[in-house]
Amino acid sequence: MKLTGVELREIRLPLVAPFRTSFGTMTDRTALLLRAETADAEGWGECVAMADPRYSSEYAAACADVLRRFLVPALGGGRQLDAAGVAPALAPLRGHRMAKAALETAVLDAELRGHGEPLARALGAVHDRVPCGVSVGIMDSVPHLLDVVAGYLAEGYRRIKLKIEPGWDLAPVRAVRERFGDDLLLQVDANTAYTLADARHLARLDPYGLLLIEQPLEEEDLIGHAQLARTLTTPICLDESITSARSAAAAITLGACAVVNIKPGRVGGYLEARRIHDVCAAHGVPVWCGGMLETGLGRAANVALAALPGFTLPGDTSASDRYYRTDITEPFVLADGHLPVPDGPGIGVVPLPDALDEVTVGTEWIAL
Ligand code: NPG
Repeated sequence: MKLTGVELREIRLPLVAPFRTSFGTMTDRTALLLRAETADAEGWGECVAMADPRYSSEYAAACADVLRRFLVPALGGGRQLDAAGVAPALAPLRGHRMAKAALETAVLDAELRGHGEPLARALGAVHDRVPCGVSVGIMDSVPHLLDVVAGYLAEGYRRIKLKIEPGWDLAPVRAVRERFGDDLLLQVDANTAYTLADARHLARLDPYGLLLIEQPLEEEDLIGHAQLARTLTTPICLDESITSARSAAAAITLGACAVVNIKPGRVGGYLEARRIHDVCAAHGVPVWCGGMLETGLGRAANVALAALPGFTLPGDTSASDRYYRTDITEPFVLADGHLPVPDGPGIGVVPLPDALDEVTVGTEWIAL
């Protein structure tokens, strides 16, 4: 397969409601979409980087820059390419995993479409639908939070994740447990908002029977997470800290986490995501699929990944209407708390041209 060029497209979609985390409030989603063209087929990839470098050092405009200057040209030169060769070809260019993931996904989608194979099958999926959780942002009051959680549970979501930060942790967890009972699958996500000095405070979450606490400390602080793990009974899950199969193995070996959130965009793509799944499975560590407010394009591929056997916890793979009034693909609709795994070739979905045009801010063609 020869890549003839890549179209970069910046889109902006309004969120149905503001989404507040410990690192900021989002009211819309800026994203970069890639369309890879080959002689036989085209393929799509969604870059998960945000508009600002608050969740991670990468951000959308920087991804566009590194793609146009370095990453896309590194796949040129008339070379024969397959998706498995993308990461090795890009390896001399350091970092930029979100940009690399989008490019690898677009090439992988084109390759799979070329021979009619669904991504789920190529990755080794074992389910045709996946149970879904939902991530609930920080709210202005506990009563408002309870209303929002009640709404999601009525829609059928199988697990609730509460965003927390200092000052918004014990009270919302206690209130949700009291209102919805001990059987509710409940977890929290701090997005690095705490320090080890908060260990005793975080231990006060232990009586609430949480599935896990996600990324309480700085992303580089594996040792701190290992120390914290020894003082909490709530299992620690890492997100931001896990950037590769190697870092996952290190975190597990150090005792820094008992659960891993796998986000393909954060780790350089679906092939590395599968390697992390394999490493975790070999260590008996459960994984779940994270979310970055993807459009239907990214969601389709995430749902395929979430259908692998080691994904034993519901992911942040919510339905399209949790995020957007109008998605750019056919919407993903929750049925009995699950989303269907796409079974068409490649990622199994394509953007709807009118919906895509509606949210497009700019496009650029990078020829090879
Ligand atoms: O359902 O896609 C979703 C959002 C899940 O909470 C969610 N994502 O830290 O995991 C996270 C968080 C996030 C959102 C991170 C946006 C970065 C940007």
